[in-house]
Amino acid sequence: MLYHLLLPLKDSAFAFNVVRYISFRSAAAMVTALLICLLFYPRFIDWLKRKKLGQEIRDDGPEGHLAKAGTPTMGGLLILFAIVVSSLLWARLDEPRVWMVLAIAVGFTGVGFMDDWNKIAKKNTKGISGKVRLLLEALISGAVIGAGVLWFDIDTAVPVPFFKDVAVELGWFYVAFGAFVVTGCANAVNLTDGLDGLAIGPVMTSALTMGVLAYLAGNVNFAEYLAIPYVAGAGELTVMTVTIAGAGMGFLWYNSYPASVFMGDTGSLPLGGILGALAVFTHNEILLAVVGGVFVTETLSVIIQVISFKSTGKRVFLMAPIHHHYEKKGWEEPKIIVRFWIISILLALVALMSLKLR
Ligand code: 57M
Repeated sequence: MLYHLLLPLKDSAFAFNVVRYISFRSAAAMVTALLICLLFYPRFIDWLKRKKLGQEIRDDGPEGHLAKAGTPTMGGLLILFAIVVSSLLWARLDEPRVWMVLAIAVGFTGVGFMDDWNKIAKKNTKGISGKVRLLLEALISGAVIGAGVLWFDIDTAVPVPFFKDVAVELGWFYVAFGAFVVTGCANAVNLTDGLDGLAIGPVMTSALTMGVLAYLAGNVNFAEYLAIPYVAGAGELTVMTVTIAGAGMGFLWYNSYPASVFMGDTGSLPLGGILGALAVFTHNEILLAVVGGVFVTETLSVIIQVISFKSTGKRVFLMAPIHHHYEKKGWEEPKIIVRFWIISILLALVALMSLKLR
C-alpha cells in the first residue's frame, strides 16, 4: 500500500523514491512483522492464558511432553496477523499473486483455528475430522489456483529442477496438482510442529529461499541467465516471504525451548499453505520438496510407520513423526531442534545451487 501512497510523492521528497525497490520494501516488511510479534506476544500470551486456550497433551506421547500441558496455543494467530499487515503495507497491491497468497493464508488460518478451537472445546487432541480439514484445504487452494489460471495468467507447465528448459504441461490438471502441493505442504508443516521451535525454523529458511527464487523468477535478466521461467510480478512475493521470516523470528523469541506459546494448527496450516502457494506462484513446485526436505522427511516417516504398523504390526521408527523417534532414543529436545534447523539450511543451499547445476 505504501508503494502506491509514497511513490507519487517522490517529486516533493526524493527519499520516497526508495519504495520503488523490492529490496528496501522487503527489509522494511521484515522489520515490521518482527516488531509486531515482539511487541504484542507478551500481552497475547497473557490473553491466551486468561481464556484458558492451553494445549491438550496426548497421553501416549513422549513422557517429556506431559509437562507441556496447558501451554498457550493458537499463537499462530499473531504470526498471520503480522504477515498479513506487513504484506499489505509493503507489497504492491496491484500484483494478483500477492492477493492469491493472502487468500490462502487467511483461508488456512480459518481451518487451523477451527481445528484448535474444536480440540480445546472438546478437551481432546482430535480436532475436526482429518477428512473435513483436507477437503476444506483442497477447496480453498483449488479455488485460488483455479482463479489464477483463469484470470491471472498462471502458467500450467511444471518446470523440472536440475534440467534446463524442461517443463511438464498439465493443462487444467495443474489446478489439482497445485492444490495437492499447497495442502500437502500445509499438513507436512503441521506434522513437523511437535517440538519447541522445530517447525518455525525450517519455515523461515524455506520462506527466505522461496524469496530468493521469487526475486530471480521476477527479474527478466536473472530468469534468462539462469534459464528459469520468467514470472512477471513474482518479485513482489519476495516482500511477502520476508514477512514470514520476520514474524517467525518474533514467534521464535517466545516459542524457543522451553516454549511459552505454541502456534497451533492456526499457525502451522497457513504457514505451510503459504510455502506451497509461493512454490506454485513462482513455479518451484518440485523444488519445494528439496527446500522443505525436513517437512517431507517428517511426513514420509509417518507414512512409512503407519504402513509398516498396519501391514506387519511392527514399527520402523520408535515413534513417528521422526522427531519423536530421536526423543525416544534419548536425544534432548533442543539438540533435535537445532540439528533439524541445520539440515533445513543445508537443503536450502542445495536448492539454490540447483539453479546453477543444470
Ligand atoms: C500435529 N501436533 C503435535 C501444537 C502445535 C498420524 C499421526 C502421525 C498424526 C500425528 C498428529 O497428531 N499430528 C498433529 C502435531 C502437538 O502440537 C500441537 O499441534 C500444533 C501443530 N499442529 O502448534 O499446538 C504436540 O507437539 C508438542 N509441541 C511442542 N512444542 C511446540 O512448539 O512440544 C508442539 C509445538 C503438543 C506438544 O506436545 O501437544 C503432536 O505431536 O501431536 N500424531 C502424532 O504425531 C503422534 N504420533 C503417533 O501417533 N505415532 C504413531 C502412529 C504414526 C502409528 C506411532 O509412531 O506409532 C505423536 N503426537 C502426540 N503424542 N502428541 C505421538 C503421541
